Amino acid sequence: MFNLILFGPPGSGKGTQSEQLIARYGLKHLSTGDLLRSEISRQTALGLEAKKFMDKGQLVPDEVVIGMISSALDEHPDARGFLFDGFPRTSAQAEALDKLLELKNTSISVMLALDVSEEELVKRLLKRGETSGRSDDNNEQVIRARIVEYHNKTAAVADYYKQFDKVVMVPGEGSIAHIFDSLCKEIDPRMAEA
Ligand code: B4P
Repeated sequence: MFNLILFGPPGSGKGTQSEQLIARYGLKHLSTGDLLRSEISRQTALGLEAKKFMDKGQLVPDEVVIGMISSALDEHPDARGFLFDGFPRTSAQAEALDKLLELKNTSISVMLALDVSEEELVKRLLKRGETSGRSDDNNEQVIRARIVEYHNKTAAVADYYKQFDKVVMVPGEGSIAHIFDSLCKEIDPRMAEA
């Protein structure tokens, strides 16, 4: 199995690049943001709870997202690998993910971390907010709160994987096609090895 984490701050291009990466590599896409938004649109109890946090730019509690990922992994026993997009976002989520994968006799192959400046992140998210209908995208204060959450809780996840030598930084500014090429250059040799 080949399991990839696409990492980076909000607006760094994780969702955008994931769509193309799953098409090229046939990995199963697991985006906690998409899973949470689907719960919200179906107005489930989990979705209503998660919305309170997301609307403020805060992370949803670990136990909620870990439970969601655990069920999603079980739903795809035959996957050739997973692309984790927006997960793990805390060290507790990273440790939980390692344990879940261990139960399946597999592990994270690599974390590709997109590097984008804060001003570019805010610009992209405000632009998406004009059309996405996402309540967390159309308010600059909420966007800045998401970036603060990233620095306080999520950036440490890269340190967690660095101790296993699994992190590769990839420049995340420039054209979407160029960034996609840079990601593929990192994935191709590792996938061939796996
Ligand atoms: P997510 O859905 O994960 O969204 P995101 O990080 O904000 O955006 P992403 O990085 O995927 O967007 P992209 O750059 O592709 O999270 C939303 C919320 O859900 C979180 O704030 C949190 O509350 C909650 N949540 C999710 N996972 C969680 C977890 N594990 N634990 C706790 N809470 C969790 O796109 C941004 C824009 O940039 C797009 O408009 C795109 O077109 C544009 N763009 C992309 N690449 C570009 C480029 N190269 N140049 C110019 N524009 C570009």
